[in-house]
Amino acid sequence: MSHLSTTLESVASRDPLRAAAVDTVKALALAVADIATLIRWPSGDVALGAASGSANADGDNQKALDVLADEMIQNALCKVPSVALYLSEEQDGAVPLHDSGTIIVASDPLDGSSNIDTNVSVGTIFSILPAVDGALQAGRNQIAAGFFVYGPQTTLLLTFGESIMAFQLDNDGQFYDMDWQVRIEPKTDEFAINASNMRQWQSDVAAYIADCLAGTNGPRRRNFNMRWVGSLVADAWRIFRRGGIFLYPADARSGYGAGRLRLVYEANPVAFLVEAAGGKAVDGNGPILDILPESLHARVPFIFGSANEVDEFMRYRP
Ligand code: AFP
Repeated sequence: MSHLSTTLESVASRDPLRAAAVDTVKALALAVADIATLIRWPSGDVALGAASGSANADGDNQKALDVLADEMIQNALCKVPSVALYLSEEQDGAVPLHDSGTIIVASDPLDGSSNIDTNVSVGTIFSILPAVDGALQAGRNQIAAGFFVYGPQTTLLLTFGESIMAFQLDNDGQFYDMDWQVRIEPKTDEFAINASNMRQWQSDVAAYIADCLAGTNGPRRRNFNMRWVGSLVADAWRIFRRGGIFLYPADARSGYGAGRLRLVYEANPVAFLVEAAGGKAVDGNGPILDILPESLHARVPFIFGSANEVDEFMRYRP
């Protein structure tokens, strides 16, 4: 299997921004290897899933590992001169790193942290943007994006906008190419949604899910399966592997008028990967990647996955 650096050599040669993004991915990979070790073999004095006693900009209670992962990612990016700004889901504002930097890195350092205590896969999500356009720019501007999954294997899905590359961490602490031609199946019989929010859904979401649940007796004329991990990176990895549609829509709960997921740190990087793999990613009105963020921590309804099924969902929209 080819080492991460070898696979990325051809990308780095294309242009200086891509070369800067390659350096960033290499630095993140080293930090992630350390985070993976910490998760797999936590040292006795750090309860990773314990509350840190602080909250992030969204008011989410931060786990010890949220704070630790954020520090490790920021320290890794400090070693990459090209990184001008670090935008973290765990920090209120943009963190200046290098005045002469040419790229911005946005990250959810530890996605799914409420699952740490339950031994469920969690991840690190990142988005790399040109610094010249500032912190608030549409996701279509991304130079590169990806996410790591700390699961039974520690893996990375990465794109520079064309194809997707997949890597797996080996026991030497290095990432190697999985030689997986990543494409999302256009058709699916599997949806992912937190069904406990059913009474809060808007009518179009409720109608779409009801028709899936009606199976062969309903208008879809086939049966559907449901999966919901509650960790975006785990649900997303499954969809890249076998297709599916993921829905975190807006709902009637206070604070969920634009859903739960963050545009800059979660939806944009995942949407960049999804479109590169032939899938679709929308907010219910149009492509996620065309949305201009109104603020760093803006939330967005997020529906993504198999292209035919996202199109089918959009037919229910008023
Ligand atoms: P945490 O990081 O607080 O665990 O949230 C994870 C997440 O942002 C995303 O990874 C999941 O898809 C989503 O929340 C799950 O949300 P619900 O807990 O409302 O189902």
